[in-house]
Amino acid sequence: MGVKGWAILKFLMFQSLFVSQSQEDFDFFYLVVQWPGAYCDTKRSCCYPTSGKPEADFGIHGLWPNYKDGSWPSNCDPDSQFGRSQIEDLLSRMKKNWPTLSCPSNEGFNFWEHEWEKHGTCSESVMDQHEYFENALKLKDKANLLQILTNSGINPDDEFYDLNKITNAIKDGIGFTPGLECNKDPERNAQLYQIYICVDTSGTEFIECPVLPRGRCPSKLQFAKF
Ligand code: U2P
Repeated sequence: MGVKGWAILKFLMFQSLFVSQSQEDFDFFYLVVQWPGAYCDTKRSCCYPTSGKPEADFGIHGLWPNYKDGSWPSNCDPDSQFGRSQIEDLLSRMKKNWPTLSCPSNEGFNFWEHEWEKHGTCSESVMDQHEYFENALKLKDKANLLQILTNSGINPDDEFYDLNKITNAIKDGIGFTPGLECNKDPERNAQLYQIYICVDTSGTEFIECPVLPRGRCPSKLQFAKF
């Protein structure tokens, strides 16, 4: 091989090194939001955050990297610890849109730390910690799910709604089919608990889900008051 050939080979080797480092190691994200009324009805108890009762709106549960086969990576980088200082500028939006409901009552940092360590660290090839939380907040705003549902006459009023009606309202609103997850309240009523929306590997655009979660929803489900 001549000098030119070596130069080309070296260039290609360098490039492939770079590409393999920046490639994502997951296929898509789920943006998962939860209905606080269902969380509080179905978990043995819920506790409002120290800042008070959250708004009657969907709250973020997490932004979860996933594989097309339905499995997912978790806890990918024990060396990347959650840093409060990294999301200082997002705090008011975090408290409003990503409220904790677990007991005992707390500010939310435990919840956010858990989501970062379990899921966020698996998307570090694409976004840093600040971007991870900010992307989730932006996606939640963009989806505007409660508005979509109420515009279609689906309100959190303890009434029962058709699974298909809820799914289609969201599909019409954001352009993509969501996954719905139900839980049972103490009277065994199935309630709308979580909504899954699929997001591309950049963490910014909604996409059609490569695989939908198994959500255990019957054909009629309750949209609980909160
Ligand atoms: O479903 C129970 C918990 O498993 C985790 N989960 C579920 C589906 C999925 O696609 N990815 C995933 O991580 C969630 O764990 P958490 O983030 O709450 O610890 C989910 O709550």
